[in-house]
Amino acid sequence: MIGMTLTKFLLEEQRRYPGSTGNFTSLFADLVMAAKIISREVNRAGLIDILGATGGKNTHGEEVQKLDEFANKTIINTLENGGHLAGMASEESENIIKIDGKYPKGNYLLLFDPLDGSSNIDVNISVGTIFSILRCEGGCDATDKEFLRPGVDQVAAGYILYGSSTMFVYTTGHGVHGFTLDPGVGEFLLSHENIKIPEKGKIYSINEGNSRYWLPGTSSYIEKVKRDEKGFTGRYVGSLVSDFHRNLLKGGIFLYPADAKSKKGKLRLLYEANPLSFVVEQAGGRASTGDKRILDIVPEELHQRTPLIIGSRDDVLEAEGFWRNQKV
Ligand code: P6P
Repeated sequence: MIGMTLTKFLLEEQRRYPGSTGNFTSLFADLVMAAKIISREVNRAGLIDILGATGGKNTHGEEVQKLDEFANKTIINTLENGGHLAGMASEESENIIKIDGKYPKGNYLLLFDPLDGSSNIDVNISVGTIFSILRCEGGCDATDKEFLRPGVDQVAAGYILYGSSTMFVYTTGHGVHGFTLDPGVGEFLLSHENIKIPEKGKIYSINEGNSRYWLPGTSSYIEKVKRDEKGFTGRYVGSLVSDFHRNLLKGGIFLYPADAKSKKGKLRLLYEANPLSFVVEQAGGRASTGDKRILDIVPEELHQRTPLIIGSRDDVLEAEGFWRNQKV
């Protein structure tokens, strides 16, 4: 028995909505294909000349790793001609990516970070693709405005984690489901149905190297966590998808807060914080800036950064209490 494949699971989910056209399912199938192609390259990166930087810089002046470019191009090339998208936005592209006039336009917008954590590629640490999908009625003329919508408008979101195994985790607003790639079969098989994050965890993830920049609320919360008789464990991979995924399954809290160095936080709202916040809320967790629910933020620019405190509901609530009561 091959087990429940992601494609079959999506078709079954689609059947629950008689009026559905199947476009969304087909869009997802294209995304799954892109994930398989990227997974193959990530897992053999050491064997072919794809390691190392291109020497190029992305829109944020960060050195671009070749695998970043490969993942970005793979997603764009695999999805642009499917007829389901009106436009795309990528961390690797300054401006929105219009659908070439030779292809039919669809009713969805895809926003993505093609390979988050790419600085870890050359040292064989897990990396991930993060994606967010918005509806765009009538094949809208994808303009910035169409992309600058709050996270509550997402119709789907998730990530692919290229780790010890490749996992595809997503939500469409009906729970969170995880699939593990069987390379031998070339299929993502259902391995984690209806994921729920523990209400409280024992893991905290933060870059302690930034502690000199922390605002009082962060310092006092981390101090409290370190003294907690539950005995918290510190875990920080430095790859957002890895840190998030571990906490999702085991419980815990990830913090990349605003601080004296990153006044607006470091992580990107539209294609990092929003998709992971949709996933975590669907799994029973919580995600905020410390002051505000991530999914309620109305974006002002495509690559906008945001503080991100995300994970087990009770842990995030507690961290918010320290943040709100801090004397700055
Ligand atoms: P720092 C990777 O570059 C990334 O965007 C996320 O994957 C990760 O969580 C974060 O930055 C790590 O940032 O400043 O702790 O190295």
